[in-house]
Amino acid sequence: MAQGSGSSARLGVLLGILLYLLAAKPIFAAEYKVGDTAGWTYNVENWPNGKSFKDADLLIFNYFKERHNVAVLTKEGYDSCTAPSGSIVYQTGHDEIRLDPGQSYFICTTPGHCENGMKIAINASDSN
Ligand code: CU1
Repeated sequence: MAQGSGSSARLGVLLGILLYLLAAKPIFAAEYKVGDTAGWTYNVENWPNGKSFKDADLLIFNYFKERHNVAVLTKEGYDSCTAPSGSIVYQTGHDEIRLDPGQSYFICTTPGHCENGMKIAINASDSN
């Protein structure tokens, strides 16, 4: 008896999780490998051209973590290739970053890399 009610409670929890997953918008989001097969590297600056990014789309940055990183910053930081102190910097070599609506800017902060095109600006539309 106790076992029976326990498993129906577990079923309820599983059903709740399933409904949550179905309702969550990332299910409908696209995934992009930044730089395609080359990954996050030099001259990736034009990679976003012609793509239609949306709110909650996932950017996947693959790179050599010994050489590169991914800093999230403002347009000013993007244009000047300078990450202000306190910037969020990813450095695992495989970073998944979900887009917010509007403009997002990413650079590699290793000296000279951003200047060599290791930077992207993304405009994500509001999908709602
Ligand atoms: Cu780099």
